[in-house]
Amino acid sequence: MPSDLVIVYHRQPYEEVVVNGKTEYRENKSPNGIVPTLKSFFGRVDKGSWVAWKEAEDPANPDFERVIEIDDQYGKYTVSRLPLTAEQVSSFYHVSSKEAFWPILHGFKERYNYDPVDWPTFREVNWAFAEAAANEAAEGAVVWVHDYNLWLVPGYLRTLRPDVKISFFHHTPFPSADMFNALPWRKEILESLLACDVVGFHIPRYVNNFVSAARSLLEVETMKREKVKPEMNAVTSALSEQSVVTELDFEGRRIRLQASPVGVDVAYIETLAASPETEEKVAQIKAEKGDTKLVLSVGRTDYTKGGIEQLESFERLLESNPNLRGTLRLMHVSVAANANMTAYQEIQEQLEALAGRINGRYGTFEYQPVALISRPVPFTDLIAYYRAAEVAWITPLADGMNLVCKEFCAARTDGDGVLVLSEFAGAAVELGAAVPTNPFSHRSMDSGILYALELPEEDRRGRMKENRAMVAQHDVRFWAEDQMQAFERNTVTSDVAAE
Ligand code: GDG
Repeated sequence: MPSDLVIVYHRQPYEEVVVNGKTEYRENKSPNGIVPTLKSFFGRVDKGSWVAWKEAEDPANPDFERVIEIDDQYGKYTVSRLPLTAEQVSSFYHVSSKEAFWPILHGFKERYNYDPVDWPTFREVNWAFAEAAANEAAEGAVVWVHDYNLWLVPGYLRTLRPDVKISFFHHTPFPSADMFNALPWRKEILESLLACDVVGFHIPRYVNNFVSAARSLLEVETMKREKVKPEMNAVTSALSEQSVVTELDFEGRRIRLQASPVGVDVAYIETLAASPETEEKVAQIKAEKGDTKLVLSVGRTDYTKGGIEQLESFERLLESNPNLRGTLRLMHVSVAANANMTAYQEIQEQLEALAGRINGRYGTFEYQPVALISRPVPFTDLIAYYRAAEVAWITPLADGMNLVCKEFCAARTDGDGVLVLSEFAGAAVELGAAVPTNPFSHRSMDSGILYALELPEEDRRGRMKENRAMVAQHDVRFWAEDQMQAFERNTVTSDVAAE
């Protein structure tokens, strides 16, 4: 039976476990993240499908069933597993997406590596995703495609199935034309995205950047522009915009552009935060740290996350404030998602060298200033650290949204704790009550963390109250609803004149 809703996402929506030689499909151990929210939409349609890839030695003859039926608490849905060889995955995902697109999306032209990109393979894999989605979709179905590694899917899908409604969501930033056009495939990518009915981004800045790139190469016309709502326009952020384009015309078709910030599952995080196990873990951490203050930093090992710049700032802090030696600790959780990629290995080595140097310079037998954690911390423990820390120090150089800062606020049901947040994280446009910091400036990084450490309780609570309200308002369900409702919004009138 064809599906009314097809989600195209790189990861499979469950864990595959082999028990006594038989494959079982289990719900992800941690219901954290956007996958459960996406699956919850299957409960609203007669039939849903999920398209993801699965590695196969011989894609023409995979050693697994291509299409399987899942029946879980979210309802019945189909998962179509696209068989790809290890070489195809490496080429389209690890090389083209991570070495060429990722640096450009985040504004790092100097890290961009064009040479190893195999564009025909990128096209081939994207075509295969589009075909799989086309096979699953019912007449007039909604197909929701996720992220830049599937950039060409909308264009191919439009050719295969002119009847379906296509929505595409970018989880990364979208850069301005000056940066985006460094990609030689720029026109092909933009034409594909303009085949969508809805193109979604986290924040208005990325929408306007997309429009600037599209206008630089194609005859697109701005049909509507709206004033940005105050809750998406914190003046402390480097990413604020006053107005945002919400509708384009391209070759006679209307395309809705939508800024919907991804949020976290506040209800789930609050339940975890209230559990006796978490309380016990928090008490244990607090007893262990005694009077020392804990600054917490969590993120993937990636140059965009600003880990090096943060450790350097922490070193300067201890250097110029001898009173902080012995009384301040930094827990820096940095987990590698792509451990075998050279760029990430280099960052890991630099983080280790810096943490070692700081501990060597300022540590004693009893006191270690930096705890560098390279292995994933269980999510339940992470919640306990969020609750036990005095400060969350989240300082990416560029970040589409950043969910860690939102998880921190959601976990602080006690109303205390200070968030220091980079002006360059998408979340900064919403979290105007965070202490802003500019990771490109030593002075701003050093004064931001010092300011947070010295903030009186009343101010801490005032800021946290505001941030928590925003995180609750823009939770993960708000994001998904907002994206899905965009199909119906093409008739909204604007209060700022169209250009
Ligand atoms: C992309 C965009 C955008 C991290 N360490 C551990 C751990 N984590 C979890 C966090 C959080 C997630 O990983 C990281 O989310 P982010 O949003 O910070 O970053 P990306 O992975 O880069 O995600 C980003 C996002 O997509 C959504 O659209 O916000 O900008 O780059 O949930 O908790 N979880 C556990 N242990 C760890 O050690 N359990």
